[in-house]
Amino acid sequence: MKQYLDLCERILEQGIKREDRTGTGTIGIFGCQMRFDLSKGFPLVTTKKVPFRLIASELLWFLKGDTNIKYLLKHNNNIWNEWAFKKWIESPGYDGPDMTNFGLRALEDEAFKNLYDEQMSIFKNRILHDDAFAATYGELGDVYGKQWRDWKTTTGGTIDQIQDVIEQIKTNPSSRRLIVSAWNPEDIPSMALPPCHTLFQFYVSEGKLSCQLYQRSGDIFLGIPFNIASYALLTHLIAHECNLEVGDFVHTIGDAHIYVNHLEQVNTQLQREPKPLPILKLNSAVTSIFDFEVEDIMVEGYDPHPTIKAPVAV
Ligand code: THF
Repeated sequence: MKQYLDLCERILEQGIKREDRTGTGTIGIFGCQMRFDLSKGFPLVTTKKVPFRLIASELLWFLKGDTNIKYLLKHNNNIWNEWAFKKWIESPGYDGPDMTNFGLRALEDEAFKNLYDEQMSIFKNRILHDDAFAATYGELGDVYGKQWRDWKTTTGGTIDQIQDVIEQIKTNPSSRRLIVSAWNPEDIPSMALPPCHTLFQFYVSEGKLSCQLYQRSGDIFLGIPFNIASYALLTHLIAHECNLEVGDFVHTIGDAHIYVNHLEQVNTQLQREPKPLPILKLNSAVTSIFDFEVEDIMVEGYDPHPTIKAPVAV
C-alpha cells in the first residue's frame, strides 16, 4: 500500500488549504492516480485497521440496488447513518431537540454530543423496528444502488448497468465501453450526497479483468481506504462471475483531500511500516455476483496496525 502512503505524503507536502461544504476545512490537491495489481494481494490498508466487513456489506447493498440504510443497520454498518439522520432532523416530522449542524457541534460540545448520540440511537431503533418510518427516513434517495441497477430512462424504463456490463464483459470483452456511471445530472438535487465515485470502466486483457474508477472527491483518511477495497472487491466479484483472473485496479481521484482534523491521524499512519497484504477468499459455490452474502466473502492474513479513530465530516 505504498502508493496510498505516498499520496498522503504528497498531500501533506503540496496540499492547498481550502474551505469545504462541511465547514471542517481540508488540504488537498487536484488529480492523482494510484494503481494496485490485484494479483499481488488484496489492497486493504495495513497501517491502520480497516473494517473489511463494513466494506463488504456496503458493496453488497449497492449491488442489490438498495438505497435504504435499514439493510446496513441490520448488518451493524453505521457508515451512512449521518446522511439519513440529516434528512430526518430537517423534516417536518422531527420534533426532538435542534440538531442543526450536528457533525461539527458534536465534536465541539460534550453536552450536545450526548444529546446527539441519544437522538441518533432513537433514530436507528425506529429505522430497524418501524417499517413505515424506515421507508421514508431510511431512504437516501437515488444514490449508488439506484443508479447502478435501476437507472431511469426518459421513456419510463430502467437500465441495469451492472447486469449489462457483466453481459458485455462475457460476450464482448474487448469492448471499450465497459462503463458504469453513477452520475445522473437530473437526479443530483434529490440525492443525500451526490456520488463521490462517479464512473468506472472495466478492461479485459490476457484473461484478466481490470477496473478504473474516476472519483470526483476523496476523503483520504476515512473514505479512500474503503473505496480502494470496495472497488478491488467489486473487480474480484465480477472476475469470479466471468471466469477471469484479476488485473489492476486503477484509482483516479479529482479533489483528493485530507480533512484538517485528520492530520494527526495521517501522520501516525505515516510512521508505521506497511505489512503484507491479505488475500481475498470468495465462496466458490456462489456464481452470480447478485447472490453473494457477507459470509461468502473473507480476507485471510490481514494483520494490520491498530485502529486509528477520526471524526467523519458530514
Ligand atoms: N463523507 C465523508 N466526509 N467522507 C467519506 O469517506 C464519505 N464516504 C461515504 C459517504 N460520505 C462520505 C461514506 N463512507 C467511514 C468510512 C466510510 C464512509 C463513512 C464513514 C468511517 O467512519 N470509517 C471508520 C470506521 C467506522 C466504523 O467502525 O463504524 C474507519 O475508521 O475507517 C465515501 O465513500
